[in-house]
Amino acid sequence: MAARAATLFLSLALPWAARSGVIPAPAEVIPGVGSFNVGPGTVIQVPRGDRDASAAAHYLVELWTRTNALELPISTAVANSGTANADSIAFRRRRGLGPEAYELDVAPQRITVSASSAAGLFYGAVTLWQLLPPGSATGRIAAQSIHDAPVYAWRGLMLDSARHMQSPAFIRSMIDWMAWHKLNVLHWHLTDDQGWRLEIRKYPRLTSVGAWRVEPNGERYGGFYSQDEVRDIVRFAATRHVQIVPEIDMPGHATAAIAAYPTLSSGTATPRVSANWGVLNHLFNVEPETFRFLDDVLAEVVDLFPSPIIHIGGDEAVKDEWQASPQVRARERELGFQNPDALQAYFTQRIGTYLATRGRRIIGWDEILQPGLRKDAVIMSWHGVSGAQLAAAAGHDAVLAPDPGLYFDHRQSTLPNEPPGRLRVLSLEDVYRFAPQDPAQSDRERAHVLGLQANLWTEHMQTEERVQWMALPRAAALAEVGWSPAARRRWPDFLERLVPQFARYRAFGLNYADSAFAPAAQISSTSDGISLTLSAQVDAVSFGDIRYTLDGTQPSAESSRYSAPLTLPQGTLIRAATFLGSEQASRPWEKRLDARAVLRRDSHDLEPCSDGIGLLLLAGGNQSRPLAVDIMNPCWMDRGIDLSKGPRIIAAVAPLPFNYEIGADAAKIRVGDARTPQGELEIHVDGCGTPALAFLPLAAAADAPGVTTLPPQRLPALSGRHDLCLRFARPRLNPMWALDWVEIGE
Ligand code: TNX
Repeated sequence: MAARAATLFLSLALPWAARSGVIPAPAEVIPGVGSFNVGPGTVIQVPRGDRDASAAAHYLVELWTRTNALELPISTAVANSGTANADSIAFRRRRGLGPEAYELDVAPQRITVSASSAAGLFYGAVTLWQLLPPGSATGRIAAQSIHDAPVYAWRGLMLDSARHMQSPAFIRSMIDWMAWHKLNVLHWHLTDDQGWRLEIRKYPRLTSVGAWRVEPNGERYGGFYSQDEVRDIVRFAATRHVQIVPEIDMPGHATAAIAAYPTLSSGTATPRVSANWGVLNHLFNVEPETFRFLDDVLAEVVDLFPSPIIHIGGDEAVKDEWQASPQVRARERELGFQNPDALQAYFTQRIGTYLATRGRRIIGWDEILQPGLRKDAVIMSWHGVSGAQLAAAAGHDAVLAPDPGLYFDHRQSTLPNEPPGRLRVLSLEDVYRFAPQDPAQSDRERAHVLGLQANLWTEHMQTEERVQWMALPRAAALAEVGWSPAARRRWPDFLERLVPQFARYRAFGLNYADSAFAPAAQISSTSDGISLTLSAQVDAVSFGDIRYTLDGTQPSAESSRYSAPLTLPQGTLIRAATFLGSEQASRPWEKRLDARAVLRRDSHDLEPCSDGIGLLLLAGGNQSRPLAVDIMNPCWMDRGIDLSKGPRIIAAVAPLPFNYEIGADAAKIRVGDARTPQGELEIHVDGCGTPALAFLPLAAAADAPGVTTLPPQRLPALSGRHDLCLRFARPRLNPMWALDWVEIGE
C-alpha cells in the first residue's frame, strides 16, 4: 500500500510521466511551467539542407499521422538560426552531444529538438511523438526540458529466421518498432540446422536445397531472403538507425549448409535439412576448401551488410563428428592441437582473420571465448552472464544475452492463451528487473560491456503474430533497461507508461501480449454455487483494478471493481478486464461458469511432475491452445481430488511428434512400458510411484492427428482426497503423448 501511495504521488508530481508514456524513460527530465498546444496549426521547422533533421521531422510526421491522425507540415524556410514562428517545433543541430544523445525543450510557444547526430535527432523525434498521448489530433505537451542519452550502446534483439522464417515486410515492421523503442541492433540469425535463409550467389544450393525441409507432418517448409530483399531491408534499417548484425552460424548449427554441399561435412552420411529441434551433431570440417567456402560466403555477407561486426555463431558445437573423423583428426594433429576445443578456437581464428581483412570484427556466442582469441572479438554471453564476465576480465567487449533472463522464447505467464514456447515463465517484470550492472566488476571490465540483447528463438514461434506476442511488450522493458539510468527505472511507473504504449501497438497493428495485466481465474464449487477468484500478474489489486460485468456487457472503467472472491450461480457469464484508472490495460476476458468450468483442468492448470524440458506445444489438427508438457517426462499432477464416490474420469489427449535431438539424454526418457500396442494414460494415486489405479488405452486416439477425448472410466472409490499422477506409458519415443485436459467427478 505504501508503494502505491508513492506511485500516485509521483505521477501527480510529474504529470508527464503518467500521461506521455515515453519508453524508455529519458535520462533527465526537468519540469517547466505551462504547456505547448499541438494541433493541426503547428508547424515543424528544419534547417535548410539538413537531411538528417528533415528525416527526423518526417518520421515525427509519419508517427503522429499513424497514432493521432495529425499530419503536420514541414517547413525549411527558416535556417539554423535562433528565430522562428510561434507554435513551432524546430529541429536544430548542436555541437557537443553524444552519438545518440538529444535535448528536447518544450516551452509554451515552441518546442526545440537538438542533437549533434542523425541518431540523436531521430530519437528526439521519437520522444516528442510519445509526449503526445495517442489518439487525439490535438493535445497539450507539458513544458519540460529533457536531456537524454543511452546507458548502453548495444540495445538489441535477435530474430531467428532459420527455424521459422518471417516475411521481409515483417522484418521491416520489426525494425520500425524497435526504432521507436530506441533499440538499435537487430541480430539476424540467418542460418541453422533447419534452414539457410540468405541467398549466396556463388553457392545457389545453399538456398535451393538448404532453405527447405520436410516437417514431421510431411509438409515442405522453407524460403529465403534474396540479396535484393536484404539490401532493401538494410537500407530501411539505416533510416531507423538500426544496425543489422547478420549471423552465419559455424562450425555447428550447420546442417542445412552441409545438406546442400556434402563436401563441407565432417560426418560420414550426408544429412538432410533438419526438422528436429535441439542440438545436432553435424559440424563443418576443417579442410582448406571449407574455409574457402566460408570466406566466399562471408565476402557476400560483408557486401550486403555494412555492420562493422559480423556474428559467426560458435555455439553448441558438439565435437562427436570431429572426434570420429579420421580426416579431422589428421588435420588436428597436423596443426598441432591436442583437443577439439582447440580446433574450434583455430576455426574461429581463421574466420576472424579473414573478416579482419574485410575490415570487420567478429562476434560469437560465449563458446568462442578460448585461449588465443583475437582481442577485438566480441563475446555474446548466453550461458547466463558468466560469458560476459569472463570476456570482460580477459579484455574482450561483451554483450549480455543470457538464458533464461533475456530469452524471449519462454512464455510470459501461466495463462492458457500463451502461444507455444518454453514452459518456464519469463514475465515482463522479470525482464524489467534484469540487472545489467555487475557490482563485482571493475570500471575497466564494465566498460567492456557494450550492452544487452534479448533473443527470439523461433522453434516454437511458427507465425509472425506469435513472434510479436513473444517480443512485445517485453522488448519495451528491455529497451528501458538498456537505455535508462537505473535511478530512472521504476516498475509501477513503467506500467503506467505502458498503457499508452499499448495504444501505439494497436495503431501499428502489433499483436502484443497483455499477459502482465490479463485477468486469471481460479474456480471451485461450493455449496452456494461457484466460487471465483480473480488475479493478475501485476497484482492488480494493489496496482490497478480488475473490473467485471455479469450481464454479458463488456467491462468498462465504471464496471464493478473486483476486490474479493465472488460466489456466483452456475451458468453465469463473467467478463472482466484490468484497468489503470480509466484506461483499459488488458484485453477483455470472459468465462461461462458452467459445470465444465469447475470440473475441467487443462495441462496449464496441472503441475508438471518434473522439470526436464518443459514446452508449450501445439497438437496437430488446427488446435489453437498449446499443451504444456515436459518432453522428458509427459506427466502431470492433479492435486486434492475427492475419490470417495469412485468418480468418473474423462481425459483428452493428443499425439505429438518427438522431433528433438537431445543426445544421450534421450536414454533417460521412459518408454517401452506400455501394456497395449499404442500405450495408455496411467492414473496413479498419491504420487507416481504407486501401482496404476487405472489406465486409459490410447488406441482410440492413435489415428487422429489432433486432440481425442478418450472413453470415460470410473476410478475405484477411495476415502478422502488424493493427489493423482497422470502419466503416459508408451511403446516407443515417437509419438510422444500429451494431456490436453482432464475432468474427474460425478
Ligand atoms: C540454444 S542460445 C541455442 C539455440 C536454441 C535455443 C533455444 C544458443 C546460442 N543456442 O540454438 O534455439 O537454445 O532456447
